[in-house]
Amino acid sequence: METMEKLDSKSLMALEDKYGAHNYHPLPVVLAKGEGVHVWDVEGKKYYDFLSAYSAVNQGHCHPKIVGAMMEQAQTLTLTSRAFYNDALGVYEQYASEFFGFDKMLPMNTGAEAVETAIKLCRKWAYEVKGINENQAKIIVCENNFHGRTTTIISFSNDPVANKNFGPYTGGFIRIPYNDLDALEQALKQENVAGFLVEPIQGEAGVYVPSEGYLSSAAQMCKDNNVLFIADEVQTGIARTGEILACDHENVKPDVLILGKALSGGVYPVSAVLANDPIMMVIKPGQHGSTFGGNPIAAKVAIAALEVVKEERLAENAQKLGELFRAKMNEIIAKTDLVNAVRGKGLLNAILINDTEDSSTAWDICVAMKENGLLAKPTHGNIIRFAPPLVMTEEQLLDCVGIIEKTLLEFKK
Ligand code: IF1
Repeated sequence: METMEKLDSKSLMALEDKYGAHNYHPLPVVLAKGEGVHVWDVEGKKYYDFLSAYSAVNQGHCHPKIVGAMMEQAQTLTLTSRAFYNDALGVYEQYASEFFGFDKMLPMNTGAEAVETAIKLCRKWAYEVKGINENQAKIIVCENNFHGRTTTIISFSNDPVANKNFGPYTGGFIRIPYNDLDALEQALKQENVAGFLVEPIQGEAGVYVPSEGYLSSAAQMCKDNNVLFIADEVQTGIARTGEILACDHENVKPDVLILGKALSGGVYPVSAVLANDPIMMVIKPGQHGSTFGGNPIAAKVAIAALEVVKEERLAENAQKLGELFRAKMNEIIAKTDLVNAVRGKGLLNAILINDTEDSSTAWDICVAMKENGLLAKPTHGNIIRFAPPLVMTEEQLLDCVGIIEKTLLEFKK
């Protein structure tokens, strides 16, 4: 086999094609280095990263403080399992619980694991605290949700690409339209409802921002019905939408908070579920866990990643640059019929391409933007998500707007 340093992009893509499962269709670019808002491909071409690994790299690629924390711990103690205590976990649990304002946190690794943890926690609370009959608990979810890829999570997805031929499916879920309080009110009248699991902004569905007041009204309706309001902030959390949490825009305090992705700044898989004692304490020793959950590296990395959010005022920057980005995109939209609208909050935005969902236009625009030095990728068919690292400067953002404008105005279908 050729040694690594001689392989070019084409060879590396061929290796993935030959030896890797085909569970993704990446944009044809092979990245070799990341720093801040930039990434470089194997041939040394520089790009702005406008996807941030789906909002995992909010703090910028290879943030020195976070990487430093990882390197120091990696040379000290990497993994103890939870069979024993370690000197990092308790400190992290306290820091994270106080950072987000909850009694406790349960540390996991991926976002999907944290969502699964929240589902188990909600069900157990329903049986042991609310008093629902065992195995009868129901959790309300929304149409076009995306909460991960496990069998239970895809069981309540309505995306056939995500769940076809992965059955039999897990029961116990009620699906309602997103951003529809009447539908939620009706669903809450059903028996045995334990929780409402919702993304404060639907990311994968195409950055659907719900109506002002939706989250606060939904949370109140859940409270009135003794149903847990479970916020999946894996993608919207950690300053992405211009507040620490997207729920903060409406001063909503979820009963259960789910975090992932940028909880580690994209340096290491770290996720978490946070809740207060009346809910969290239903899980007793031995009833849930994971080998790597809460390992010392994850603990130190997550503390550093959260410190960066505060020290570098990433939420404020996301809020300011998000407003500028949408204003500039609206100016561009006025000059071309290729784009219908821009929407989002903070630096979680998307543009709607004026073509059918099954057209290749959004993809082709992303390939053209790549040629012009900016990386982004379509979500569903005709929607392109724009989510740069939150450390971006105004000058860099305007440079990116220039690349997007040039690409759109020059684009020929
Ligand atoms: C892929 C999507 C984004 C998430 C929310 C839980 C998870 C995710 C709100 C699970 C993960 C990732 C998964 C990744 C692509 C990306 C994604 F396109 F899939 F839907 F961001 F929108 N809750 N989202 O967005 O977290 O287990 O992945 O750590 O699966 O292709 P995970």
